[in-house]
Amino acid sequence: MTTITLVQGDITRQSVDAIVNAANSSLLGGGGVDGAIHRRGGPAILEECRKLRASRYGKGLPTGRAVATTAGNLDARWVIHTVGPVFSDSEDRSHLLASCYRESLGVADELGARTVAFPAISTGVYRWPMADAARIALETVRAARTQVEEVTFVLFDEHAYTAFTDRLA
Ligand code: AR6
Repeated sequence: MTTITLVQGDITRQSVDAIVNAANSSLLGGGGVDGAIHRRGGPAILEECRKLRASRYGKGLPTGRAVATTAGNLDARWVIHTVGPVFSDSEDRSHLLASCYRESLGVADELGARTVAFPAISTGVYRWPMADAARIALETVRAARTQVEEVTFVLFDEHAYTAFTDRLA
């Protein structure tokens, strides 16, 4: 059984085995939570991302997939980078958002991570409506077959925290 915990705050302040990053395909950093993780985690994360691009993801990490690097100076052992889908009104991309959570937990299992922190993937720059993102995130983690013992959703603001709390209740 995986325990699900909701907290409001900054994911870069979490002490867990693995912190999940809402990255983009380039793996070279960006704004939002991606920028915050690279800033606080330091250059070792970007260095490994560049190596991953050179070795395995020359065309970029596909949407819905996940890959791990060191966590640099963060209080975690790994950062798991996943690429959420950009929200679309005309196409249902829910399976790709669900895939981010499932694949990240799969990578966590391969690493032996037992505690994992997730942000609300795709709900910032990628514009996914928060209530729907909360539904997909919680349903997917609940249904996942994983050895991860605790998943903490770290919600940045009140709006996100409330959406996840309402959905969990
Ligand atoms: N801790 C926890 N959550 C955060 C933090 C933080 N420090 N900072 C922001 N959030 P976003 P996306 C929340 O835009 O929508 C990047 O440029 C934020 O409030 O970070 O998946 C990447 O490089 C929102 O609820 O990720 C990609 O290009 C959630 O994290 C693109 O943005 C996700 O917002 C990915 O877009």
